Amino acid sequence: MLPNEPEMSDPVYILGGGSIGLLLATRLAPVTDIVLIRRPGQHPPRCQLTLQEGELTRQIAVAQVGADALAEPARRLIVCTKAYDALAALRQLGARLPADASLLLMQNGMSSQEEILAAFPQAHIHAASSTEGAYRPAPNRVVHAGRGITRIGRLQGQEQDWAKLLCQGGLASETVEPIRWHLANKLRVNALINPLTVLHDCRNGELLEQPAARAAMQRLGEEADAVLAAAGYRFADSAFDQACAVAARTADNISSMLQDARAGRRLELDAITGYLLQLAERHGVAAPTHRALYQRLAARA
Ligand code: KPL
Repeated sequence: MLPNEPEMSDPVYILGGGSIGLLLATRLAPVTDIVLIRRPGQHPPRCQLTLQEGELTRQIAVAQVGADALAEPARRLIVCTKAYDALAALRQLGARLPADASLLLMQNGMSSQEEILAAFPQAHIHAASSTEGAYRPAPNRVVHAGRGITRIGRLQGQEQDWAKLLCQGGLASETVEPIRWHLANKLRVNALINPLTVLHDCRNGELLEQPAARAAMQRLGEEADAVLAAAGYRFADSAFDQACAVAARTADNISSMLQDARAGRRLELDAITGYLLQLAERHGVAAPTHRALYQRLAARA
C-alpha cells in the first residue's frame, strides 16, 4: 500500500443528506462504517434514518457530523450534493479532506466533475452515472422509488472498487470504461428531458404526448447529436431516440429538475444544458434551441 492510500477499514464519508446521500447511507451502513456529513451546524452524533421501498420500511442508525465539525480526515468520500454545490462543499472540508483522498462523484451533468478534477489534482477521483430513483419526503427519510444501476469509472488517480461496495449494499453497480462516455450519454438524455419537464410542468412521459414538447425534444436532440459528435462522443442511436426511450420507461417520474423547480430549489441547469452550451461554443457548433431554453429557465430561476 502507498503511504497515504485509503484503507478499506477507513469509514466511508457521505457528503450531502439529499435523496442520493440518504439512499447510499442507508444501503451501505449495514455493510461498512458510514459517516454522513450534513450541513454545517450542530448535529447529534447519530441519526435514525428511514429507508422505504414499496411496502417495506427499515430504520437504520447512521453516524453524522456537520461539515464544519469533522474530527478525522475523510479519506474515502462519496460526494452526493447537487452539482452546483459540490466544489464548494468539498472546499468547506478544508484540511479534513486529504489531498490524496479517494472521491466518488455522484453529480448529474458534466461540469462539476471537471471543476473538481482541476481543484484536487492529487485526489483519486471516480465518477458515477446512476439511474437509481429516490426522493426524500423528510430530512431523515428516503424512498427508494425505482431500482436502477450505478455505473462507475475512474477519472483520475488510482482505481478503487467502489462498484463492489455498492453491490455489497444491495445496489446494482458496475465498473465501466470510459466513464466520460456514460456521463455524456446521461447528459444528452437529461438535456432533452429535464428542462422541458420544467417548461411544461409535466411528468417525463407527457413530453411524448404533447406535440410541441415532442417537437422541441427532437430539435434539442439534433443539436445535442451535433455538439457531442464534434466533441468526439460516438453513440449508436440518436439523442432523441434515447430520450424517448427513457421518457417512456420513466413515464410517471417527475424529473429531478422539475422536483427542484417545484421545491423552489436552484436548477442543475449549468451542469446539464450549460455544459452542453460550453461544448457547443468550444467546438463552434450552433445550439440555438438549448440556448433559448437555458435563457428561459435561468430567467425563471
Ligand atoms: O435522470 C433523470 C432525472 O430526472 O434527472 C431522468 C432519467 C430524466 C429520469 O427522471
